[in-house]
Amino acid sequence: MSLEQNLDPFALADQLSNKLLIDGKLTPALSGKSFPVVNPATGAVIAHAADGVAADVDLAVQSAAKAQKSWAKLHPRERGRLVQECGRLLNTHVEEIAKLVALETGKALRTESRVEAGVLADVFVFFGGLGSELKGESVPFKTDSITITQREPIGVVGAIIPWNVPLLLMALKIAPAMVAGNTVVVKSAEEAPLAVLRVAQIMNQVLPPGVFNMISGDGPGAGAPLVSHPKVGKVTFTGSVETGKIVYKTAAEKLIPVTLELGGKSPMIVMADADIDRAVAGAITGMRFTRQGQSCTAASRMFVHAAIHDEFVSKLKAKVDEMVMGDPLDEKTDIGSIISPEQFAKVKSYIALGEAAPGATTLRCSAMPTDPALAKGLFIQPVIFTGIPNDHRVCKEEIFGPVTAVVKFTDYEDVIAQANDTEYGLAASIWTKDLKTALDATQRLEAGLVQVNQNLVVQPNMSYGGVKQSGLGKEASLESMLEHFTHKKTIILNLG
Ligand code: TXE
Repeated sequence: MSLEQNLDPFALADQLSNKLLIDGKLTPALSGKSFPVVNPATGAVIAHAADGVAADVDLAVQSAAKAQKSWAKLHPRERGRLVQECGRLLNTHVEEIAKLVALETGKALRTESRVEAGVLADVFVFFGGLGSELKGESVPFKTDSITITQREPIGVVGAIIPWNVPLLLMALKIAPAMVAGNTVVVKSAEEAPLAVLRVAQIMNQVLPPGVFNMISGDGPGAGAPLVSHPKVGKVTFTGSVETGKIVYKTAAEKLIPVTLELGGKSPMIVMADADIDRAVAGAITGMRFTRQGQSCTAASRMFVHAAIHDEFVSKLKAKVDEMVMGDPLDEKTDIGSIISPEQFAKVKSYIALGEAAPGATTLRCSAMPTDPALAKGLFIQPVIFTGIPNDHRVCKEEIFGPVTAVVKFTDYEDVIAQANDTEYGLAASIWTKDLKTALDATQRLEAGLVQVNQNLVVQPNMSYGGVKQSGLGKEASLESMLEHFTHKKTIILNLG
């Protein structure tokens, strides 16, 4: 298949049909079976992904294990150089990757997909520069001995990724893993196997065969055998809490380390003295309406002080109303479609629950697309609920759709308690002009990421990950590479 940039996502999707990437080669699943990949904005089948199962996973892991021996022997800076080279090559394919991911996920090209494809290269360039940071320590022991530690790769890393931000979440896993000297087998999400496969194909032009393998297939059929494979020494997973726990249990049987990035129900607290327009703009970014709310950090609980509640709600509705819902590939579109019929039904059921809540007001924003070509698309108008208490299921459970609840408050102590009254702890934000309040909230909000007067910034050099049910371990940053993709060996040289 040509590696020239292919700007026709339909043709590219077709070319990527029925392929896994194992040992540097595109290959069909051993069974020859496949499953349909659907454009959620139209309901049309755009490709058939190879249906990998345990035997395919085994081939990929064996290839990764073989490649790891020589990959680990390369100087870390040389591994970093190759990973950076991947980033540079990906940079020349941003537009085709963006179109492909827009097509398979329903995320609008201009507001989401192009942004995601654009930052992909940054992640590889950032981690590629960290090869020299794989340093150990000198540890005081006896005067006639030298004791040092060194960072060693774990071996083969299994990475299981979701469909909502497949490119970025994959990059944050595999870039540090590879620079640290591991090789990887990625299991893509059933709904979004194509763009990540194209990325794997491009990167395999640079990397030695077996360093980066890609399997598509379903969770039990391909994900589970990857986690349980005896030669996989580390698993890094992003997805639901339920599946995260299954992955964790299997890994526990093998006693291997796991990183889990799971769900969220992130609070956004808007104090009476906040800059309302800025908070409204932040609410739109934080809620990720442009991603149809399909974001683990989505600011899906907005606590707004009673003094500004009504103004905030009407301004938020007006701004979301301005957003254009439609064909993800159209440059005019801000909001695309929900990923799958299952997620569509889940989101709709939460909207029905919210509507039935006593005292609830439902504000539907933006207009449904009118293009007949999108008649079978999975579009949902963004919903803002008011009048729903924080202990209602709509405020407790992850909806993963364009649905937010604005909860009125008057007392600061009470709102901090409400914000923390959740099983999740991924992100939180506070909006205020008062530095003392801001600082106090940063100390007391229970989340892996707390922001003041802004929402949702994930950078390759900032640690990212949740507390409570939102996960275990951190992604991004030097720390993720050192702590989660190496083990520390202590070496004592007795010179006495
Ligand atoms: O997740 P799953 P789904 C949340 C969100 C969403 C819900 C369900 O609330 O509504 O999860 O989404 C693989 N062993 N998030 O069904 O099942 C699966 O094939 C190994 C939040 O998509 O967790 C896919 O590759 N792997 C989240 C990946 O796990 C298994 C992003 C995620 O799928 C497996 C996505 C198994 N037994 C959903 N079963 C976030 N944190 O951003 C499934 N998989």
